[in-house]
Amino acid sequence: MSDITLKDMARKPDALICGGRLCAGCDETIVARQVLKATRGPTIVTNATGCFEVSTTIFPYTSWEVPWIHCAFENVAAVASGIEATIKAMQKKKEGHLAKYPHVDVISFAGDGGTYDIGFQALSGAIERGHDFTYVLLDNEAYMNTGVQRSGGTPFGAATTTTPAGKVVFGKTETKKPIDEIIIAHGTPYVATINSAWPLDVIKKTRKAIEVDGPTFLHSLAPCSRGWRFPPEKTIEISRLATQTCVFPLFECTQEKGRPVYELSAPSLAIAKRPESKKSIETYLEQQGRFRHFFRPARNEALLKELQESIDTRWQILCEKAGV
Ligand SMILES: Cc1ncc(C[n+]2csc(CCOP(=O)(O)OP(=O)(O)O)c2C)c(N)n1
Ligand code: SF4
Ligand SMILES: [Mg+2]
Repeated sequence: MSDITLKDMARKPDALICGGRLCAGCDETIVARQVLKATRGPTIVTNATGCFEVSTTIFPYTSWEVPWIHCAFENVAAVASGIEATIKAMQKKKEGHLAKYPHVDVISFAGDGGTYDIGFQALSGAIERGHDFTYVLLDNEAYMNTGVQRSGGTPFGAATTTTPAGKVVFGKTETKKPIDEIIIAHGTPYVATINSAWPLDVIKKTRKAIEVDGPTFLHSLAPCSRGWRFPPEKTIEISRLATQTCVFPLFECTQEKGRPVYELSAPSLAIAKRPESKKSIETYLEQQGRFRHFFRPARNEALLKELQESIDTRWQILCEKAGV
């Protein structure tokens, strides 16, 4: 990391200011403000359709203090690629006002619907082409802006409007798509998970990501009081529990740019924050209405066991990969 300290970055003015109309306690703006503290100077943001986009730019207002562009669901990474390529061309030709800056940071924000599902093709292509940008996944684990439909990022067992828990099914019957592993498998030089409950960790990892010359991916869990059904003041508590229970482990993975695909099984993976004592998933689940059927009308031991086992297995694999 360059000479700038974490404290300096944390003190920087917000690039995303007040006036947005997200629900009270929404994590999306909390983590986005932390991410934006880590930028180096001129910054351009591309933003896919979703809660974050519609709520921060209700015409004729905007909460953005940096250049920002709303993209379609499908193409947030493609738009970022075009911007990055244009800046590079300007710098090469020494033309245009952006040519004078050593860096222009390009950051994309997209939800889980826009990342796991609809925008995946553009993201995969942009990473494969090696564009120098940072992609931030705001993962609230469903299509929230259109009424809580399930996505590839919705966890096993969660109730959504398209996977309602009832007599026929118990919520989502499929598991969450392993997006981090998929992005790592692209040979992405830097991939990390971030959690707004640890703001300095978010800023530090974002700065690392931005300073990498190539595509980088930050996966943020973004608790949503509306869709997860918890009181808005509990956002950070629930976010923290997600990591303490290993439901959402914090790790970072670095690999050399351009490393041949056959070597990818050995990226350098580090567990960024190991829970002092791993809590049981119940402490996380029981606070959220979307998992209420795990406990009522009666405790569903089979469901709890299946979920705990899958969390334990993933955590174990992660620890092995990180050599812990
Ligand atoms: C191609 C396309 N399909 C559907 C929609 C409708 N739509 C707008 S926002 C949204 C949900 C976004 O979900 P996600 O990406 O997870 O972001 P969130 O709102 O949850 O933050 C949907 C389905 C759209 N705008 N474009
Ligand atoms: S529905 Fe969820 S993600 Fe959307 S603004 Fe409200 S809390 Fe945030
Ligand atoms: Mg979502």
